[in-house]
Amino acid sequence: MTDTRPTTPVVDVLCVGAGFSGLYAAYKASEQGWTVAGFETAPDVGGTWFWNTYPGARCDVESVYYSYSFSEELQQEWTWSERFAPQAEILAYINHVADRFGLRRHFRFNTRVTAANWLADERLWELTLDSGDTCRGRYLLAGSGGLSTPKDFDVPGLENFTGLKVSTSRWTISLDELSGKRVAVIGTGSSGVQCIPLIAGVAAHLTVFQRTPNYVFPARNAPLPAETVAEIKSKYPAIREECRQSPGGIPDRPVADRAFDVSDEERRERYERAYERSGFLGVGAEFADLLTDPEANETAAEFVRHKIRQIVRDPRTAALLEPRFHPLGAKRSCFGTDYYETFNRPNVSLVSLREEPITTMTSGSIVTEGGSHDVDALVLAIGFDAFTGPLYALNVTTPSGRLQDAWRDGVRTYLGIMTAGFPNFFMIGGPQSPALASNVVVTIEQAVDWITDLIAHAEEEGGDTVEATPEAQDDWVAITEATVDQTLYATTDSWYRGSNVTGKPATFLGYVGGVGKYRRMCAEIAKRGYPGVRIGGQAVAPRIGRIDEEIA
Ligand code: FAD
Ligand code: N01
Repeated sequence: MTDTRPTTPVVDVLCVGAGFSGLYAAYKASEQGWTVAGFETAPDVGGTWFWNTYPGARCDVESVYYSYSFSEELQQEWTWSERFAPQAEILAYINHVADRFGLRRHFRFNTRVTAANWLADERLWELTLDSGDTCRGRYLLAGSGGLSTPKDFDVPGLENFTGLKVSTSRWTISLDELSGKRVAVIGTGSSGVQCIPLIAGVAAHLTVFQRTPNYVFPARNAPLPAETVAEIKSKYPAIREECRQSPGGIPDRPVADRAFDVSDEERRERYERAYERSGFLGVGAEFADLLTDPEANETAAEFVRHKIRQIVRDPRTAALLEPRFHPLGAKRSCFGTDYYETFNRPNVSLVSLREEPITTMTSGSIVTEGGSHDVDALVLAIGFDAFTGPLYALNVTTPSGRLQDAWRDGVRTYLGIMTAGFPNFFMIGGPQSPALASNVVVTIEQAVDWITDLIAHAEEEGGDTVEATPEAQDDWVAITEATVDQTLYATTDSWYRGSNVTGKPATFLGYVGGVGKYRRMCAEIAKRGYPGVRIGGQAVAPRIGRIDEEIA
């Protein structure tokens, strides 16, 4: 790609973020011979795995799948130590990738992008950095993450608390600093579930503040036997292809029968085996209708509640832990180690915020409608302003307006990758892509490959702008909504729908038809010459229609 216009210096590709997305984007772009300028707020690479260093942080998609597939050499030389690698190992892996492929040189670290402006006359993006510097480029790739903007604590009184305060998503202390203290953890999603047992192990007393009990499965993490690793490595290309064509980005375990096709006894036995297996193909995936039929789902939900009653000795605590407010799997299930067992410890107590909401905090206590809880340290595990949080912080603006204005009534994208009115702007693992409900690395690699193919195609065509048509965007939004409306995800409040953040418009933030089907649709769109994309102002066709009904 040669830039012949007078405004210099200009890079081909601007890239935000140095996590899995930004690093792979930088790799692919430089492989194409394009110049890259990347920016990362953190002092180093890693993204999620740089920031989320709380005790117990680890992946819950098996590491042998939750890793890059683009280099056979890389996947042969790296050996994962555990089924679900801890944060430090994943961060070491990402550092290894950055070093091995020389990717650090593309990034400026400790540098936040504060604004992205489309200069329509010059057909360039101009980034403003927190240093005040600017940088221009032809294409802007946002690898800013789906879960990278911590959610604000939306209860008054936090500012009164003068004890130790830390959030899981910006962990800054050692576990030892909680030793012997009265600790509170607010939040029982995946982050809370992972750190609670470890904090309980050192705290004088731990009080867990739970608003919505979730379904927590034993992760069954374990060291990876050398023979398993060898076997996977011997078949890695085939395994990766299976992941790419699967629903969730992990090797599938297809089931066709429904929960009520079998006897009560057989159903229970199958749930038991699935509970032992754990992982995303565990209990929640044991029958084909668990995410579509509430009554079928209830059989699995009740199985989990029964487990909780068996594990947790105090009946009142067990009852509070039983998930009853949403179907199993309709918000992200959690995987923990000794999570329910932790509530049998004498130094752990549970407060249900549904029974006694927090009213305020004082310098040393959390005050609920039920009373006051004295604590020395407060851990917030309250989640993220998912997808739109990091994108809006970029202040992506064209002469027609800002991204947050275009999406005021809800997110609207084409394939979760582009959005009409924002030329040459691409999101990696964006809202309405499969990132929400998949092995995200699979989604990231697919998105970056598709984006770089599209840019290369546009270059060949001689078009210097690439933009989604509003019609194709309408089609994609219709597809994502029709897909989710067939499932129980549609009925449940969580970060999946933006309902965890006050005032955020409710849009389901993912495509849940599966990474395999999504990949096939994207490939078909490319094969047809990119309908729905204006290249240099021209589109082969403005719409994609219900392409999901054409593609198996
Ligand atoms: P991120 O890793 O979030 O990286 C984005 C980067 O962009 C960040 O470093 C951020 O600092 C930077 N950035 C953002 N805005 C700006 C800006 N304005 N200027 C400069 N830099 C900016 N997914 C799975 O599939 N399996 C798992 O097991 C799994 N476990 C997870 C565990 C935790 C604790 C969390 C929080 C998420 C987990 N995820 C998991 C999702 C995870 O976020 C993705 O798998 C993946 O790491 C996303 O990579 P990314 O590069 O797209 O985004
Ligand atoms: O965040 P969450 P998370 N007062 O939004 C509660 C990935 N991840 O960081 O459910 C009191 O899931 C909130 O209650 P409620 C994974 O994709 C993966 O834990 O809204 N409580 C909930 O209990 C995951 O889904 C891993 O009623 C408040 C909790 O805080 C995503 O990241 C590990 C509150 C937030 O749960 C987010 O997980 C970690 C308030 N004001 C993260 N506000 C793995 O295991 C919120 N809550 C791989």
